Amino acid sequence: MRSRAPRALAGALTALVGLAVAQLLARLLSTKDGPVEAVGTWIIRHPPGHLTERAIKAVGHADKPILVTGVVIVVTVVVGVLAAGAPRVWVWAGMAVLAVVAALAVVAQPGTAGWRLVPIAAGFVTWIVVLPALLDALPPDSTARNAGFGGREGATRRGFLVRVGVVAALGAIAALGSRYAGGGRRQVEQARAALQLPGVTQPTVPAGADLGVDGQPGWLTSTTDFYRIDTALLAPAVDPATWRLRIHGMVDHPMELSLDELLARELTEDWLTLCCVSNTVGGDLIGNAWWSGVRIAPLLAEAGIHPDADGVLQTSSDGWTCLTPVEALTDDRNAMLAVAMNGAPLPVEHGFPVRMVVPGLYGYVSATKWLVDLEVTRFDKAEGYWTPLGWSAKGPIKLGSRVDTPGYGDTAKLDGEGRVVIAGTAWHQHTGIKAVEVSVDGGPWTAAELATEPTIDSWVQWRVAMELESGLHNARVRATGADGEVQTGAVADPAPDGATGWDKHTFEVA
Ligand SMILES: Nc1nc2c(c(=O)[nH]1)N[C@H]1C(S)=C(S)[C@@H](COP(=O)(O)O)O[C@H]1N2
Ligand SMILES: [Mo]
Repeated sequence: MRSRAPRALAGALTALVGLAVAQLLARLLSTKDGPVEAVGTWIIRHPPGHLTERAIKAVGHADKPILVTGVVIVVTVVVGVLAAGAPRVWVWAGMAVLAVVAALAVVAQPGTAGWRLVPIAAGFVTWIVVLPALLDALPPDSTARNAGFGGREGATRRGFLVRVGVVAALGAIAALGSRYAGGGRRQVEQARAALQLPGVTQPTVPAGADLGVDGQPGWLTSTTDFYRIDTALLAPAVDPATWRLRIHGMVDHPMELSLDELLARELTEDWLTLCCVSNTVGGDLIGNAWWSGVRIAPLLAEAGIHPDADGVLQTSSDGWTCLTPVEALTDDRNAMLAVAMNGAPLPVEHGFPVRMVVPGLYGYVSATKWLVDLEVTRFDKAEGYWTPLGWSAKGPIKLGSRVDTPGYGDTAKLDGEGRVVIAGTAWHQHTGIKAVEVSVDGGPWTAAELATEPTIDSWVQWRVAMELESGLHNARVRATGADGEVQTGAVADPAPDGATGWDKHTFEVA
């Protein structure tokens, strides 16, 4: 009996540390509940749980904390009891059952992505590593039924307690971390859900902009499909209530704006195709959304920008910076402090509550997310985050085009007349597209049909239908800008200022 107490302690501690690790990971990876809350929620939603629910109603509004505490206690007791005296295989089986229950509860939640099982796997691995490590620090136990599970000749009580202390400390750090990591983000998600953005309208794809070709991404990129690029390991959770934007530097009247003060200004809305400088030829680090926000030009005028300033250095709440030419922020284009994307407040990953978007410039020199500071300055005095790392100080988006369908190596789809449909996208933000041409199997350039280009700041879809014999073929595409520039076929890497070359797809005709 005497030897069972330390074993039970080892089991209980193991249970808690594994739970803490799983919860921490869940909060780092998502805004949704961790496995413990998922199991709690699952219990109330299922028939036997109705009893629990009634019990909870009697207790008051604290249902979640009570359920969470209940789940933690049950898991701790189960693992503690198993570790105290069950045969080794039962210990592993019991832990596996608990992990499977958690996985089922998580999967039962709406919109579950596979990686939401990662925290559970991590918690389970923690269990199977920590428990033997603790039991191994105990003297061999000939009375317990799981004798031989861990246990070492010459082990001392002190050695065991040291391990217990280390594991408990690590568990406490994980538990505190999971509270901290989750809390801020969840609060901000709630504030985001409650945020009213008067004047923000829903996107309606302009007539004729989307050719609706089978296999081609939509002209409007949905927020969930929109690429995400940033240096943040964890998207910063910025509280809209305390958010401030400073405008300072080479200005006569430095300003500081709250979100309400920003939203009190005139709103502008526009289609804008955002593109990453790292996008390779044919790549998908490009997307087209409906942005709503406040134009930057009037704000800079109000601040009294000095005539010799030529750049605005932006800083995000996590300290990322970029430098944008004043000209791009003050000419006729809709360079804006965006508050909404596709008719809804910016998702946290895309810069909530305020980010910049500037038509015609790559994201790394213009599209600061979680924006908190605008410093009016000069290119000979300041530089953005990526410039000393080998990227060009200025980054106008290059004329580009892409084949979307047939997909690389796919079997081509045919139209009603048996012709192969080749379709794609072309862009030259803030210049516009005049023509797109396609060359099949290295043959002559053939003009493609262009969809409506609602604004010169958005991409444009194109399509051609061709009669081709069965077998392997390839199609290359090149665009011509509204200014007459013909897209170069010279191949260049993304660094330092954007890739060039013609996208080429090889495909099969059946
Ligand atoms: N704060 C911050 N903003 C940032 C970045 C970043 O790393 N941190 N990356 C930029 C880059 S390189 C691009 S391409 C765009 C991408 O915006 P998205 O993630 O909303 O598509 O954000 C820009 N804004
Ligand atoms: Mo980028």
